[in-house]
Amino acid sequence: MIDINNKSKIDIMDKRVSIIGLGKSGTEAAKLANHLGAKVFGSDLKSDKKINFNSMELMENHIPSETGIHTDKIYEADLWVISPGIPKNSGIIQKANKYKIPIVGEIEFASWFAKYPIVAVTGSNGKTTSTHILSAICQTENFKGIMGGNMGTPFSKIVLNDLKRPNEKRIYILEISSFQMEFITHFSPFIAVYTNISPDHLDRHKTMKEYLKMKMEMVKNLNSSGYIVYNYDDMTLKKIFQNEYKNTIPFSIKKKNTLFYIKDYKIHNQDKTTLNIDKLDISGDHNISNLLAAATASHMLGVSNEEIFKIIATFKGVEHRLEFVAEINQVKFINDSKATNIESVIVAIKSFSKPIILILGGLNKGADFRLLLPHIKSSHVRDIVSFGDAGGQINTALGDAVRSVKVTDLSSAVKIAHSMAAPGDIILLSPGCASFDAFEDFEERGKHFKQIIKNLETK
Ligand code: UMA
Ligand code: ADP
Repeated sequence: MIDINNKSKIDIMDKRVSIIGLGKSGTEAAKLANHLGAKVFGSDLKSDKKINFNSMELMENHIPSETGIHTDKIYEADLWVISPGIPKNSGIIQKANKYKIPIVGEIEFASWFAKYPIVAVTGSNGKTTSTHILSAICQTENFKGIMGGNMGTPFSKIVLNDLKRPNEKRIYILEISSFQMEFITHFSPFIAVYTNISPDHLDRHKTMKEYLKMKMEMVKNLNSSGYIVYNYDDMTLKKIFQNEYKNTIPFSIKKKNTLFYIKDYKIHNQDKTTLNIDKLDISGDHNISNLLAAATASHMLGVSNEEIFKIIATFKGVEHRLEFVAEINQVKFINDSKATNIESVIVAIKSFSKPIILILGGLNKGADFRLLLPHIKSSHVRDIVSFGDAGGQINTALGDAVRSVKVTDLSSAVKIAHSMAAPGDIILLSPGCASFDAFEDFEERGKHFKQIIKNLETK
């Protein structure tokens, strides 16, 4: 077995490493382990087109694997690297524990071989947006930021590329999910960013306490030179970081004595230069909060305020997050497919001052849709169209608040919303659910939404 407790002594050369799960993370972790001389074996319970393709790719790299089954060969190992999609209470993990096989997550594994500083961004919402802003800011003469993690590019892939072609200016900007923190031993970012905390992924973590515990794993190894950049406006984060941790740097859209602060509808910095908020390309208080998170973290890295403002001023937002799609007969269509929890739906409906036809639905991740009720009543939501697996639950929870229609799929939802719309209305897909009941991921759902609208435009 590999002794994973002493980081400086970890050596995987000639060791048997089982890679559990052959999605994106597993495939890239397998390649990294192979490059470092381990005897790698990959295994995935599924055997669909994507997994078989990944298994073939491993074969081309002379890495053996199995799909559609976990045989006992996975237990003939000195180390397991597991994918974020595999929960820690699953049967195979319990069995591996019995055999005393050390288990690490893909992020932890990659971090063992990462030679440059890490900025890790977590939170319930705003991770991807903040990560993108940070990455855009960290393209300077001194910093070559690269994004990875939960936003889609596995950390292992980036680390392997850098082992092959080192870049001394590299900064890793990682979006980190609670799933990725379930098996952390040494992972230690230089800067940890927390955007906000609200209920999410309770189908997997079961309780808020456990969800929060996983989020806090990200800073359990923070060393004395590291920083925690956190949202002071978030009560949960404020309570935790004000009292229990050192080196904490707050950001806030309300507080005035922070590194960046808001006054008179402008973002101010400590150099006394300002940026007009109404000139920015992204809107909503939540996005200002994301900008402040990224600005604060990049300031702590040493990027100048001038460079920070230059990038923020031109940041255009990220696809599938309150993305304007088209205007047909004075009805605006907005794609917020990435809104997969209740809090993100709340910020979406607060962002508009025109009547909204809200499309909600997909696969419920354990959310209580009744939490939306007060926000729907106080916002401009006029109609709700629900679809997919959670359509019935949504209709039961919200059906009495506003006019509601339940349909089977997204295509019918858009068509019916379109038929209900009047000039000036907004049709907003902000589903509040995961996409996996009908789509590969939220991106496929968002693209499908945009295609349906394109078809409407050409009619
Ligand atoms: N599996 C087994 N045995 C089991 C259980 C599962 O073999 O007992 C297999 C599954 O069949 C599957 C694999 O394990 O093929 C799990 O893979 P995965 O879901 O972890 O897939 P990856 O492609 O590696 O994607 C993961 C993240 N997925 C999840 O967290 C569920 C991706 O985040 C991330 O982009 C990617 O790593 C790269 O780092 C996705 C996500 O939905 C986008 N994240 C959640 C979110 O944003 O809300 C947290
Ligand atoms: P994440 O990566 O954490 O899921 P994204 O930046 O992808 O975050 O945004 C996901 C959803 O949450 C989108 O619908 C977006 O409009 C909304 N959102 C973005 N930033 C915030 C924030 N700071 N607070 C609440 N919701 C947000």
